[in-house]
Order: sequence, then structure tokens, then C-alpha cells
Amino acid sequence: MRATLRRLGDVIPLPVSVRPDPAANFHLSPTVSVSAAPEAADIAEQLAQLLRRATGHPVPVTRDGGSIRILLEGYDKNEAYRIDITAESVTLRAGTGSGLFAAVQTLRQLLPAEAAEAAEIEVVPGGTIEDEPRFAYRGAMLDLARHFFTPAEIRSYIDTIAQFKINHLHLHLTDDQGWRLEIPGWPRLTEIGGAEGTGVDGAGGGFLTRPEYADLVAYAERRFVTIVPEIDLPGHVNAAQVAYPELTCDGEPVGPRTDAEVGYSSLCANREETYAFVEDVIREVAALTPGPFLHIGGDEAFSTPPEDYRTFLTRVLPMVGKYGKRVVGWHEMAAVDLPPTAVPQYWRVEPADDGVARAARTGHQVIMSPADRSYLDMKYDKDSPLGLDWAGVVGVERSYDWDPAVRLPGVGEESLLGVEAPLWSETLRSVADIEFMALPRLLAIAEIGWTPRAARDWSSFRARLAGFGPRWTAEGVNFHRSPEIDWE
Ligand code: TNX
Repeated sequence: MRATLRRLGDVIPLPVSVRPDPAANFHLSPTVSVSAAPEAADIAEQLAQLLRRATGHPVPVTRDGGSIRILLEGYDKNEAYRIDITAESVTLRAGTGSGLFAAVQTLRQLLPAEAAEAAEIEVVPGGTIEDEPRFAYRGAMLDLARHFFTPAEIRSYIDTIAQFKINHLHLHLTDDQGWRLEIPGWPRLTEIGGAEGTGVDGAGGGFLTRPEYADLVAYAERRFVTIVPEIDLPGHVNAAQVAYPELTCDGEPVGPRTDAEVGYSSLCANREETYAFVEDVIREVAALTPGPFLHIGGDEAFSTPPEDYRTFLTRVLPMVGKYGKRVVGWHEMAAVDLPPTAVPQYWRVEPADDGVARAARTGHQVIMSPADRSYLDMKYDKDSPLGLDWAGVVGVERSYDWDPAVRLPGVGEESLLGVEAPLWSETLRSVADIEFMALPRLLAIAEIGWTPRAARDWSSFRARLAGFGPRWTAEGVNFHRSPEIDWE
């Protein structure tokens, strides 16, 4: 396989402005080097590593004078950046680290795929890119409860999402099957809820210790990804009730569950023990999480009477603020009056009167994750070996060709914090499974979150996506070779 020279606009998400200059291609010669001021030294090192991999050259990092220069200046809008590529130099410019990191991800896609190919073509296409995101929040979610993924597996997903300028990773840490984060004072949550065999169908088990979680937060931070922890309440709590029977309404023990049913468990809104537990958990998770968000779930509480659901949330939502975090919840939580900064996350397929539009009217920002478009755990088509299909099958075009600002009446562009692509793990067991479901549909959601609506187009996306075939093959990535794409 022979690499062809990338075109400047062959990038996902598509940048806002691309001005190619074919007379100004930059050669990745053996003396290529990267320079950056000390505040950007880590980003420079990350870029140098990518260049070493792509070219096999030594690529030293210096303070100044590199042929590739990283400048922390101008473009002070968060995540905005500019790249100038000439025959003599490449310059990445941004006023923030997040902007420089985004610039590096763009440049990464313009490099040859790997050393073997690079030996033939060691050129970056010339021209100028100017870019900034449409939405501040571009998320991916990974379900650690239905199947636990180890820190190394989670790091691998962080590496994947960050390449496409996804800047939040929502971790679904608790559910009926398992409890995946250590909480001081409540050791049985993870001793029992994280034991071997606590995944769906008894597959796997495990949990994150607090140091492991802190390491993941730091790993993500270095890639400008913010971790959004979710503790799912008041439903989806069977694992907690197995560990602590006093968390059931009648105090009677319940057995572990490894099936994929939902909606049968609930905390009890009328018991003080419930709130002592929830406050301990929220306080500990908030203390471990430097990012601004804490997700309290709130979905599918089918066995919580509606009045109890409102009682519960009315007490619990303010706790998140008390510990300094901005609360996110699945859209069901919009059934109550929300604290001003609360963010409902919309996942429904059919529009329904669930209060999200009302929340938007009163100034709330919304995250859009409609299941029939953005759920990465839906099957691609009826023959998909993995995934579910309760929201229909979701091919690549279906995941791309929609717009979050017109999806829900009353929730327009100005009400959107952004978009998120959840990946539930009932049918997943490995990184290969994650990659198969996320790639390529994650790139569709990434582009929806970043690129202006008017600049987006399925046939352009489809053509740009085709170029990832050889890259992913060379990198050993297990992407889905969707027949909707003419893979190179
Ligand atoms: C619905 S959508 C759920 C999860 C399941 C998922 C499977 C939502 C907020 N909850 O409990 O894992 O469907 O697709």
C-alpha cells in the first residue's frame, strides 16, 4: 500500500477555513524539529512523538527555532487555532493549550500514516487552516458498569476520541450490574459490586481505585479531555443494593443481576439513609474530579413513583452544587425545576413532553444524544455482530446526517452546550469491540459537534472518511468497514 499526499482539507472534523497552497508543501526532512515555549512543551512533545512515529526521524523538541513552531499567542477564543504550512516551516498558533492541542490533532491527520509509507511520501500539504468549534462540549460516553474496562483500555479510548477533538469523556460508573469506582466509607460497593463476574452475562468485573481514577483524569487532561463521572440515581442501583441491603426500601437483601433489563431498581426517596449514602458518594466523586461536571443519571427510573422521583431529585440536585460541580443528568431529570446551571442530556428517539424544551426556555443548556443518531451501541445494520437495536439500526450516514439544533422543538443552537455519543457496553467485551462500534460513527458525531452546520455535507464526509481505512489498518484499529464508505 502506497500513501498518497494528503489534501489539506482531508480532516475530520472539517475545519472552518481551509486554504490550500500546493506550491508550499512542507517536507518532513530528517532534520525536522519542533519548538515551543515552556508552557506548550508538553504539546510539542506529543507532536514530536507523532512525527517520530510517522517519519522515523529523531524530531528533537527545542525552545525555539524549530522547523515546526508551536506558538501560544493570538486566537484566544477557547480551542481556536491557526496552522500555516509553507515549504520552509509549519506554524501552529493558538491562545490556549486546548487550541494548540486541537491544531496538533489536525496536523496529525495531514501526516503520512506510518513510517513504512512515509519513506515514499514525507510531505505535509501546504496552505492555511483557521478553525474553531461550533459547540464547547463534544462528548463520548463509555459504560464501565455493564462491562468493566481496565484503565489501559479506557486510556486507549481517550487516545481515540481526542484525535477527533472530542473534549469530554463521560464515564458511566454505576448501574444494576456493577459499581466501578471506589468510595471511601462504602467498601462493599466495589468489593461486591466490582467483583469478578459482575458484567452482563457474568463477563468480567473490576473497578477503578481512587488512584486509578485520578490517573485517568490526569491522562485525559493531558489530551484536553475532561472526565465527566456518572453515578446513576435513583434507578440503576441494584449493585449498590446488593452491597448494602439497607439501601432498599424494605431493607431486604436483593441478589446480583447480570441480565440487561432496566428500570427495576430504585433508591427509596423517603428514607434518610438514601440521602446520607448519596451525599457521601457525591462528595467523594466531586473531590476526585477536577472537571466542572458531575452526572447523576436520572434515567429510566421506572420503579420509582413519579412523586418520589421528584422528591429525590429535588434533594439531590442541590448536593452537586454544594460540592462545587455543575449537575448533568439524563433528560428525565427535567421533570423537576432544575438548578440554573443544570444540564439535561437528551437521549429520546420520539419527541415527548419531558420538560427539556421548558428547561431550554428558562436558560438551561442541553447536551444532545438522541439514541437513533448518536448511540454508538446501536447496530450498524441488521447483520452487525455487536450492539442493540431498540432505537433502530444506525448506519454511518444516519449518524452523520442530522442536526442537533433542529432535533427538538424549542431547543435551538443557543440552547445547546453540545453533543455526545454514548457507548453502552451490554454487548461489548474488549477494545476491539469498542473500536468496532465507535469507528467510524464517533467521527460523525465529532464533526457535528465541531464543524459549522453550513459547512457539513455527507458526500464530503464520506470521501474524507475513506482515507482513514489505510491509516486504521496500518495502526491495527478494528474499525467497521461500512459498505456506505468507499474505503481507500
Ligand atoms: C438505555 S438511554 C439506557 C441504558 C442502556 C441503553 C442501551 C439511557 C439513558 N439508558 O441503560 O444501556 O439504553 O442502549
